[in-house]
Amino acid sequence: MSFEAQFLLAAASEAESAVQARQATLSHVGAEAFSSQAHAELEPTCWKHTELRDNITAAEVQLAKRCHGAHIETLSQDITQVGSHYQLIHYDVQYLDMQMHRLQVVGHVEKELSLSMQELRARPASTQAVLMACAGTGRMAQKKRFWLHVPWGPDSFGCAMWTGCSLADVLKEAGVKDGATQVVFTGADKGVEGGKVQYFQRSLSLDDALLGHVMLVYEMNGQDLTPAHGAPLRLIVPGWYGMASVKWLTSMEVVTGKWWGHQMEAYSFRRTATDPEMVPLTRLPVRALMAPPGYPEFFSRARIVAPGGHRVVGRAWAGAVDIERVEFSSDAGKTWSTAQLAQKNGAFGWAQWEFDWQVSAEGTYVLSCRAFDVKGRSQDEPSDELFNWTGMGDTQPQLVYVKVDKSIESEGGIIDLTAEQRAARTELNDGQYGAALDQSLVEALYRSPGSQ
Ligand SMILES: Nc1nc2c(c(=O)[nH]1)N[C@H]1C(S)=C(S)[C@@H](COP(=O)(O)O)O[C@H]1N2
Ligand SMILES: [Mo]
Repeated sequence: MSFEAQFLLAAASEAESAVQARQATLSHVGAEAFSSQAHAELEPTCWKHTELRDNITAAEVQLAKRCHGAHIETLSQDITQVGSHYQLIHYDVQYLDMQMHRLQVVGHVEKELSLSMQELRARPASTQAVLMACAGTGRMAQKKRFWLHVPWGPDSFGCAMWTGCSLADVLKEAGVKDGATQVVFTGADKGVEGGKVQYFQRSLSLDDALLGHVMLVYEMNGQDLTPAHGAPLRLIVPGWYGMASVKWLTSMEVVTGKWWGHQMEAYSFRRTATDPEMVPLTRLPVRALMAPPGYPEFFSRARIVAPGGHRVVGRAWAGAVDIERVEFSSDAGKTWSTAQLAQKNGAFGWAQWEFDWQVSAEGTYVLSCRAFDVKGRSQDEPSDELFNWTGMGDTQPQLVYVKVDKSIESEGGIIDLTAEQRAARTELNDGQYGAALDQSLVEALYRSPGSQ
């Protein structure tokens, strides 16, 4: 069977697995199952969380710059450019020599392989649009914030065209022996995490690795991978959170028994630091985002639009599952209208949506959007109580703070956003310049950076 045919077949089974993944998440850390209040009772001395919005540490800022989000306006485009695609780098970017690099296929196989990049590039290849998102996406939208990690808004996303060969085909060539259970993927990057020295390592079950959709990738958007995106070779696990897509791939070891490394534990939904029932993050849930309309103010990121009609454009995804509908709100989610929805750009890609927003009265509006998939999955309802220990997998709807002001139409027009800027600091939101911003407006502006 061709790589492309395998890929589509795998997507159908991944759609079912995605439904199970969401159910497992909701039943462990969903709003009905667990709350930030329940966490406070279980771990009263936990020092890794805060409910403040203006105590971002210098370390968080530095992590956010190194591991930057996508530019939110790229949601108007079908493909995310290399420089606008989010990045997540646990340790250091690796500089590997494409001529010398080899992928080792070892362990419980008939024939160990050592493949050069030339050999990998000579194999049957496919190019696929794949939506990626980091597991920590939307973390900052959770009121009780985990501050020992990258402070993601909803902006850890990208949909690039990835080119590579089939992981399943390479494993079949090596000949997996009976009794094998998992494949362990190791990156060239080394660091310290959880108090332990390690290489970045993740495993997939043998079933997942052989399904046919997982790619050994060497090109992104038609160009060789850049070092920050894993050159010369990385895994892409379509439809999964990004951590599964190991960069700077040096070896794949087929193992027997249960392998569980640090990156498996780190990327799990937990109630507490040492939750014995933790649920691994795997397939993506459903999510919609919009490219904020109008024009931004440089510092507060408040958006300004003129009174009239605005075509709001965004994208929605659900891993392998198709999108059923997208809804748009201009009153912070009190009322919703259905948007126009196009087809996905690939089995694991995303779909464009559009909504004609008519607004005549000047004033402040909070725009929002949410998606539903054909398997009945939906996004989290906004809640101050949503909590999981490392703030993973949030899907609370994006909020976009918009001022409707006709002055935006004339260059040199005066628009005073001092109140919006001051509101970033709790103690300055005192009404000295204009009115003090209502708490719900402050939340829309500053709870989830990267939204606008
Ligand atoms: N070797 C290695 N692979 C890695 C990582 C890493 O730090 N080292 N980060 C992972 C995480 S958490 C994510 S979200 C994606 C990010 O891929 P990108 O930077 O190309 O967007 O890579 C994954 N693969
Ligand atoms: Mo990630």
